[in-house]
Amino acid sequence: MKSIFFGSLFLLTSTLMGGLNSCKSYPPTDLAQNNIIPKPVSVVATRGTFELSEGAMLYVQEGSDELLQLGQYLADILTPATGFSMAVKPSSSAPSGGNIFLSLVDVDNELGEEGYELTIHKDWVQIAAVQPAGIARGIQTLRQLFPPRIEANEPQEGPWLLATGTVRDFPQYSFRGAMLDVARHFFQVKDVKQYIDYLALYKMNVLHLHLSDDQGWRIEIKSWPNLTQHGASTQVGGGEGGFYTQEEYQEIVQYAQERYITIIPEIDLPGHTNAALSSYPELNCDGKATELYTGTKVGFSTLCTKKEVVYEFIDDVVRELSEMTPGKYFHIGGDESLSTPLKDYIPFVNRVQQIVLSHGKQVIGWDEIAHARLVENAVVQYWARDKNALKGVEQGARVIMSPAAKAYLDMKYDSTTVLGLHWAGYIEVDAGYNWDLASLVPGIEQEQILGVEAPLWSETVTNMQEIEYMVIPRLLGYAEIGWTHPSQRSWDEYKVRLGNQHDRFNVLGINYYPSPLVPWKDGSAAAPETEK
Ligand code: TNX
Repeated sequence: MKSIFFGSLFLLTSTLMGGLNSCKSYPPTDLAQNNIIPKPVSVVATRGTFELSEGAMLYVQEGSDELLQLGQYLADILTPATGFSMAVKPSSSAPSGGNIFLSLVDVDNELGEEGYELTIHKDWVQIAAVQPAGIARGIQTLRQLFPPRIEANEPQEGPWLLATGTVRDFPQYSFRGAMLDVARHFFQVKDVKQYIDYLALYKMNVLHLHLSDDQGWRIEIKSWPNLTQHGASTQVGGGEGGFYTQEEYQEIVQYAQERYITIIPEIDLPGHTNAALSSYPELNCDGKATELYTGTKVGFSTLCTKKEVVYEFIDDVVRELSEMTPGKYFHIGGDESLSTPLKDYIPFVNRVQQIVLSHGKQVIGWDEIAHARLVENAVVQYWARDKNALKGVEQGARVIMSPAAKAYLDMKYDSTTVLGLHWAGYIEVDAGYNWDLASLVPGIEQEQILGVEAPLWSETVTNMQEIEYMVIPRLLGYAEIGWTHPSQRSWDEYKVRLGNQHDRFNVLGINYYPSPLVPWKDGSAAAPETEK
């Protein structure tokens, strides 16, 4: 009854609205007219409308704690703006009557680990997946289909309508990430959580934390307390710096885990280590502690690769950090070790890889580590040199694509951008989007590519507003590059979907870069006039 009643009401309102203005999308009846980023594999519209109303329940298939948690995650997204008190309940079957149902299916080879099928019927909504991670991605699609004011923190006017149909979707690449450099400038736990929320919204699944560099050591290591007592006490420009206690790090890990995002910790070795060298004199070849450093030069520091204590130090750090990290990777840095002769660098990297393996983790390193003898399952992160990445591939390693000239979130958009650097060029929003992982480096094919990562180095970036300005909207492009098949992508079509994020960014309060290349569309995030 309810849906018939609403159906005729829609007809009436749309006829009225047709006379008043030409807004074709209200009430929504065409699921194909969506602005989902990253673009899904397939969308089939069934030309009806679903309404989420007060009293709707969030049912999850019984027997899974993970689904219960995901149900609560979805409820927490929908509750503040709708004002509905959505209860999350286990259920053995799909309930209709205006409810949402999250369920797992036994087999669907195509969907894989992160795929999902979202079906919006007139009187209920279902997200089905093989794994909970797929449900987590489907939740973001459902979220994006609601009007932007769904992102508000206080109750907004309804109605909360969705066009009916099915979104069937799965990613091209299993690794879709971003990096945050918390060493050059330190960012509080709440900022890291905010960053994680942006990744989650666009179905990214990795956050790589650059936890140590010349200017600061940002993670508590209980067996080497001076790393943070001394080595965390400053940052670029001489500010007060900071670090994460082990509890805080675990809080970040858990927050990410609840969003099906893997944290990859990086301890950059053997260069980029001045903060450690300043905290413990014995890590230096001359046995003397260095001064703390607050500038932005690179390549001047190195651990003393010949000293045994250096490997004891690394073993302790990798052990403590690995114990707190459920993800399978440990990033050993390895970039720009300009003060470490290659004849010392190679045996050093060989030995550090063994340490990582001994603590049960898989090695990732910047592309320079391919000079060493890579261990099984090592991953090379391409940022600068084709030759290094190819060397890695020849040794059987897989590659994460982070080409500085395309994917560095700290590169300026153009010559007028105040923040950022431009040593790798300017990266306007179109240039950040218009490339493909498998055709970037001749000789590196899709099978050898794990995925994409966009790093944000923080020499010039000091707070969340500045992070947002450099990251949004380019991040959405990298999310789509990792998720969507290249044959389904084009800048001309993407920029329209991106322009339609205008209201969502505003409701979320994001200080994004309003690129002149994007047709930003102010659709007014408020409820349509005729409904008031
Ligand atoms: C190069 S990329 C670096 C970083 C800097 C960055 C600035 C890489 C592996 N190393 O140390 O922060 O450039 O864009």
